[in-house]
Amino acid sequence: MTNSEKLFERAQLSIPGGVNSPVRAFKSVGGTPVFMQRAAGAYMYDADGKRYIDYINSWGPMLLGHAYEPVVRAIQQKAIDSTSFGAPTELEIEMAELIISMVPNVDLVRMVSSGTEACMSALRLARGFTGRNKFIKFEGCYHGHADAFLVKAGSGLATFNIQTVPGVTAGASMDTLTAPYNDLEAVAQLVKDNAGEIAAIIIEPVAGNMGCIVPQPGFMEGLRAICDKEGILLIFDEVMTGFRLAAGGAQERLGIRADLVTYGKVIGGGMPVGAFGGRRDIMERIAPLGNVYQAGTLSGNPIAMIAGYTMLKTLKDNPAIYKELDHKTEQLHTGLSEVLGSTGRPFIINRLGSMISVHFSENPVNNFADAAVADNATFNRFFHAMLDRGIYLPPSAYETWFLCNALSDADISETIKAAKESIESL
Ligand code: KE4
Repeated sequence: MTNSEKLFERAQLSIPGGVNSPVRAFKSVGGTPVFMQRAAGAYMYDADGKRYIDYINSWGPMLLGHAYEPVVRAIQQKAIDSTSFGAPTELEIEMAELIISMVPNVDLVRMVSSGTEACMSALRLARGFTGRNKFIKFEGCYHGHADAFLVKAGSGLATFNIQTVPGVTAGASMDTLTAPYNDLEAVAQLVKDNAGEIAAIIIEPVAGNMGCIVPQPGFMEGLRAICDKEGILLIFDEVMTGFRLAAGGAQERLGIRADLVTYGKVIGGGMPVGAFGGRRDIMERIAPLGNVYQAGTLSGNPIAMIAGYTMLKTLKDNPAIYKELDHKTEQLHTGLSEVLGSTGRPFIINRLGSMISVHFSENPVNNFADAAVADNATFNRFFHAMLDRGIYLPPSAYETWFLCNALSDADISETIKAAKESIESL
């Protein structure tokens, strides 16, 4: 038995499914999840000492690679002065000012401890601000595990084909309306059928929880126009795209302004951090200024703040990082396109910036339904063939791959070589 197998057996005695988040369990791809021991740069090392080139990067946060020295040093230094106060600190102001200086349309920002909290709070705020209850989300998008969002959601729910979640009451989900991604007509119909009742449209501006799904031309612009016309708030869930697609995230990359934006992942540099922010007139409704209550014991925690601040400051001061990251992803895209076609098996690669995914489908993948009918059994076999060759992909066809800027040309060439061998071995 490998050490991962031994650890997985032991983990299941004390943790549900042996993992603290379902997507890590390899449940859809099969096999034993790899227990990691350490990581540095673009590599992770498992409990048996095997090295992997990492294309998950903690599901997004490790944009600069693992154990990024300035972040590690900042955490070590800050921890000496206590790990939490539960009182306001100057560092929280510096973090808020830095975020506001980097992203468009955010006048005020509130820190929380996860993307789930950020999206949950943004939805409550939109409902409180508009006085309306309903909201629109898109099939296959995932906005964390707050009850109202667990309707036709992506990520682990798609991976495990969980259609309805026990414990999510009708009351909690009755105001959740859904439409296919990239389907503006379906949105317009929902808005017509629920006139005056919709508080918000929340969307992953580039979707990453059904594989990477790119907005079609005109889709985001259409959502913005509908929201402007109907007094609906447009919420960009940028937990994945924020500070990854550009310093200003998808708002900058796509040139679309949102009314509220949520963040997570990169914003914490690997520590538990989320945030939501937006127009002043909306954010001022958040307690203690307004009555839309939202709180968190460890929100703005100094260790999380210094990690996130160091990460974001590095990105702000080195904008070339985004060009480098895009270039690396383009190299990977080109290489995969060349080798995956070698066996005549149909495949599609979706990409925007450093978000990329492979779908074994002969048709375009522009929404969840397209992703669901792809040959995901082949993806699962491809996943293991790549894992055997030391390439660590997300263990599901319903996840986007995340690149880090520590990847070298050699790493990318090794990945492409492994992909060629893998596809030929299926
Ligand atoms: P967290 O609560 O996991 O920090 O963030 C929830 C969330 C919100 N919005 C988007 C667009 C997200 O992608 C996520 C979380 N993403 C998943 C990966 N698909 C996290 C991995 C996991 O669940 O373990």
